[in-house]
Order: sequence, then C-alpha cells, then structure tokens
Amino acid sequence: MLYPRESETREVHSLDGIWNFVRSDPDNPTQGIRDKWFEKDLSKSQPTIPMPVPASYNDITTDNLRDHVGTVWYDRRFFVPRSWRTDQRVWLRFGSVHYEAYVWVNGKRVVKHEMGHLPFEAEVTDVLMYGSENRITVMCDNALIQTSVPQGKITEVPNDNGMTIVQSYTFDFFNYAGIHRSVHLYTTPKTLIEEVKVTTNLKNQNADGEVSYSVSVKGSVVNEADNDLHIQANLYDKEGLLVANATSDGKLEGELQVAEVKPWWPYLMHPDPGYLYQLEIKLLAANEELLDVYRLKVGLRTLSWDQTQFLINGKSVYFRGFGRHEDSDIRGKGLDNALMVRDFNLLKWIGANAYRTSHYPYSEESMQFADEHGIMIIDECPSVDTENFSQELLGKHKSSLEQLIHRDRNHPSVVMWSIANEPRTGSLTADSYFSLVANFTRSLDKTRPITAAIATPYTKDQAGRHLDIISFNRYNAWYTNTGRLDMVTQNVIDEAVAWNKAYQKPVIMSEYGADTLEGLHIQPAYVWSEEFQMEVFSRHFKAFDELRKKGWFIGEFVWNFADFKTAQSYTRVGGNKKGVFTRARQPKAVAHLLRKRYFALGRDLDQCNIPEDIFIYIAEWKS
Ligand code: BDP
Repeated sequence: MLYPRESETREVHSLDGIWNFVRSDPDNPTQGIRDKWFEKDLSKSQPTIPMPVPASYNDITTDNLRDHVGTVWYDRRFFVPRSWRTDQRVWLRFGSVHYEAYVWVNGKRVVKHEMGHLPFEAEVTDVLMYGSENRITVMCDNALIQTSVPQGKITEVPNDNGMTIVQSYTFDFFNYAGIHRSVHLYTTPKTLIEEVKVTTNLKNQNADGEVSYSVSVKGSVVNEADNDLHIQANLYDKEGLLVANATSDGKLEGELQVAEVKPWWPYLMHPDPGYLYQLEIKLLAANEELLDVYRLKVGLRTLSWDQTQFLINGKSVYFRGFGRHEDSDIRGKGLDNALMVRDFNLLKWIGANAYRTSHYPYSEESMQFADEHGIMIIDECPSVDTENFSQELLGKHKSSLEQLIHRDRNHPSVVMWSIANEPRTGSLTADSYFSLVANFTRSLDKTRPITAAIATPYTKDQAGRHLDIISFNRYNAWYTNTGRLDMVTQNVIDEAVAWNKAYQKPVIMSEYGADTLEGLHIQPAYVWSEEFQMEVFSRHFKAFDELRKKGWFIGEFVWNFADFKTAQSYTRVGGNKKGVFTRARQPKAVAHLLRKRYFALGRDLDQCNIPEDIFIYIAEWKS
C-alpha cells in the first residue's frame, strides 16, 4: 500500500485534529452497533468528549480511560470540495488504529481492519457528498485475545461492585489504543498506480547501480487499449538532475541503469549516509496521455549475508543499536513529529546505526526518516510472546507480515525482517509454526534476511533453524543472577557461542539491559542505580569485544532506547526503566558511556569521525 503523496494527479487532505469521542460501557461493548450510533453524530447518541487524533486515548483524560477494555467511538465532520466530484476516486486511509477498527462514512460502513501499527484504506468515492459536509465514524476495539496479534486474554473477575472485565497480556508494554497515526483523504485518477515495488542492485564495485521497478495498476478501462498502458520511470538525484529513465512495455516493469551511482550507506559508515534518489513513476495511456504520477525516494544498495556475516554494499556490518518503543507521555503511541525528530537526533548523537522496531511496525513517517538518515532497521511484525500456536493465529501472523512487507519493502533502511519477539519456541509445534512463518516471509521478500529475537534457551529452541540470523535477548545480572555484575561477561560469551554452534549463523544480542531510576546513585553499584546500569553495559561491552573476534558476532542492541509505559506490576516503577534516555528523552549517565563506545566502534570499524565533545578535558595525564 503506497503512502499518500500529492502529485499533479493526486491531492491529499488530512483529517487529523480534535475528534468527538465516546467510551462504550465495557459490559455492553456492542451497544453502539445495535443502536446504530454511526447513523448520526455521536453526540446525538451519547455525551462526547474531545479526543486528539493521532494519539492513544488512554492518557488524555483524568478519569480512568487508561484501563478501559473494549470499544470506543470517534467521529468528526469534514468538507469535501466540489472540485473532487470530477472523474476521479477518493480514498480514506488510516496510518494505524489499534487494535480493531470499523469505519463508517455518512453512516455506511466502508472498511473493517484488524491489527494495530499497520495502515489500511477504503475507496469512498461513492459514499461521499461533494461540496458539502460529511461524517466519519470509527469504532475501535482494544481487546486482545489468544488469536489476535499480539495475543492477550480477556477475563471477567469479581470486584467490589460485582464483576469486571479485565484485559491481561504477557508482553511488557502498555496496550495503548486508539487512532494512533494520521487519517488522510486522498484522490487518485480512475486508473491509478496501485502498488510500486522497487529493488536495487550495485555492480562493478558499487560504481554502477540498477533500479528495478514493477507497478500494479487498478481500474484500467476495459478496452483494447488496456495492454498499451505503460510506465515512464525517471530517476532524479538529490540535486534534481535526471540520471536515468526508461519506458516500460505492457508489463509495467523495467530497469533503470545508473552510472556513477551514489550508494545508500548507513550512518557513520560513509561521509554521506542515507543518499536518496527520487523515482518518478508516470502511468501513461496508449496515446501517451498522462494518467497518474507517483514519486518515491529510493536508496541504491545491496544486501547479502552468509553463515558469518551481514554485508551492505559488500561491506561487512556491525550493528550498534537499540530496541525501542513508540511511546511517550500523554500521547502514548500516537504519532508525534517532535518526538520522532528528537529521537533521531539522539540516535545520531549517540552514534547508533540501527534499531529494531520492537515489538510492532513503527510509523511510515519514521521509516522515511530512517531512509534519509541512514539508520538501519530490523523491521518487526506485531507478534510478541507468541504462544498457543493455532491455525487462526498463524493466519493472522502471516497477514501481519504480508501487510508489513507490502508497506515497507521499498525502504532502503529496512535491512532485516523480525518475525517475532520472544516467541515460545521450546515446543515441537513451534518448529512447524515458525517454519511456515519464515517460509511465508521469504516467499514475499528474498532480498532481506529473517530473524526473530529469541529468549528460549538454545538447548530448547526450535525456531533458530528457520532463521537467517540468530538474535537473542538475555538479562544477565538483572532477571538472572540479579545484582551479580561478576556473572555477565562470561555468560554472554558462552551463550552467543552456543547459539552460533547450534545453527552456524551470524549472531546478534538483540536485548540486554537493566532498569535504572534516573538520578538514583549508589556506589558500589546496586540494582536500579545509574552506576549499576553503567556497569552492566560495560560488562557486556567486554563480552561483545571478545565475541567480535570470533567473526560471526554481528551486533549489539541495548534494551531500551528510552523508558516506556507498561501494564501495572510491582516490578515496574511507572513503567519499564531500562531506557538509556528517560521517557522525556534526556540522557541517563549510561548514555554518555554508550556514546563513547558506539563512536569508538564507528571509528574502528568504519573510520568515522569522532565528535569533539566526546573528549571531556580532565587533566594532563603524565605517562
Ligand atoms: C524482554 C522483552 C521486552 C521487555 C524486556 C524487559 O522482549 O519487551 O521489555 O524483556 O523485561 O524479555 O525489560
């Protein structure tokens, strides 16, 4: 599904803003459907409150909307200009709604979508009223069950006043819900570019590049001219100069050859990282009439991997990154440009070159930003703590990957697919389940390796054999041997070696860390203190440097980039505090330590420049 972009044939209108909101009675979640709240303004059926879009609804009010389970309703009115009535189509697109969404326009249901963090859309040409006001109504259900992705459980338990419905889940982040990303209305011509798939290749030691594209078209007029629809593809460099062009035949695909190519490189691996070209796709009719135009950014790079390494443009990569969350104060998981830009500034300040979109797909806007800044992404689907494997779950898990790959396959920043986080891979059922999930993923994209972040011990794991790269999560000195800083380094080395021995594949440590309350200082180091977090990291660094010498250890990912909200638990003080940054995106002491390491690695492995302020003057050391 293409990101909505304006062009000479397309217009985009935002429906972001303040919507009206109703929380359903948790004991009667389908009341709004039965009473047809979508047929008129919500305020005619129920008292409404204002609700920002995009945002999670949970932390906006002062009453306990936070822990609401079940359906909520949103609506708003909007104008559609008269000019849109002309010979074109209008689409309504949601960047994401968590978890299940039902959408009506002027009382008619236009789309239903299950699964958060992924976009969906519907054509609304025939239900809109042009040159007048329209109404959009959304019902959103946050309930997670054993066959949703991710999984959860709904139970009814007694409370002081009778019975209450409770949502539980094993994963460690708050189940924020609502209209999380932007809502757009956009127009396209009747015959339109529906999908564009781009793959790139570099040849002659990165001197020449190749962009292969294939386009699918919707709604071509059914007549003999159909087969003569064709594509004019133009590739422009950053300065706007045309560097390659081609006209396709009726197959709507082709290749562009780029001489003296500027490859896409990750941050700190090259002085000009994240180089993007612009690909202009023009859909032309037999008589050369311009039907539709869509432009997207393209980075030219190659990926390859074998049993010991992962390479970009033929150069071996060492990942230095983070597991992250889309999470912040008040807005929860709602898209926030200020937060996104701040996060990228911090990633670059600290010298990271990668992150994993733990534990679900992140916003399309952030994927575009990663392309621009040369940050490599391990792109994870929303399957976390996967268990109780069933056919129904498998179907949805596969669907999540299909939607993710269709959304993200053109991003140069996406270098790997993660098919799950900490799935329960100890059973034989997990073996066949993950073989099916991995093969399905490969059938959709062979150009990127597949991983999963595994916490099952290697002695029991049944999924690793289906992956290309092994990622493991482990909390030495935190969940195991709590407080024992002297039991980190060797354990990390031993476990990584064992994973590599078991599967003969490259290995990444995809999570390690320690909860840390900012400002808590205890010497000697004690759990939850800033000193403890620094020592835990430093003991891991030592292990990683030993492992790097072995030739198959390809990356280290801290858990977590920033503190984040979780469900309530006596192990969580206001949420998970394993952040290197606070939830307000300020550094803890460990951030300065990590920054020194990431830049030292960058200088060592990729010959990057070191920022001057890394060296703080202390004294003249006498040798
Ligand atoms: C890992 C999970 C991650 C948690 C982390 C923790 O993958 O989602 O937040 O543990 O407990 O097991 O901090």
